[in-house]
Amino acid sequence: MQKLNEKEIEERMKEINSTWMIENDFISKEFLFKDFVQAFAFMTAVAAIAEKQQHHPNWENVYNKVHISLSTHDAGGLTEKDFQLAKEIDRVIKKPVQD
Ligand code: H2B
Repeated sequence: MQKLNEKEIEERMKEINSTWMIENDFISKEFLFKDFVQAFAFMTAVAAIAEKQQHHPNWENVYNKVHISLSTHDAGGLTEKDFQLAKEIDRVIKKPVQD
């Protein structure tokens, strides 16, 4: 999969929820939940999507927080796949408790 250039990344950023941020060669977002059970349920749903897409997030979970970073390791940067996964992840969210 072809690595996107800066202009292409800017265009794709407009198509996803504005809460995603560019961090180096990743797009990232922090998700906040009521408790660990809710956070882990979200991670389980995202894991199923990632397996289906064969595209997996970098993430960190601390109790009710899940920090997700997306990048395509095989391409050494952002590709279309990262933006597809970001869209799918946002669809999983029904009632996020964002601050
Ligand atoms: N996930 C991510 N984020 N980047 C990749 O380059 C990647 C992946 N490669 N999941 C996939 C797996 C690849 O290793 C397999 C063979 O499809």
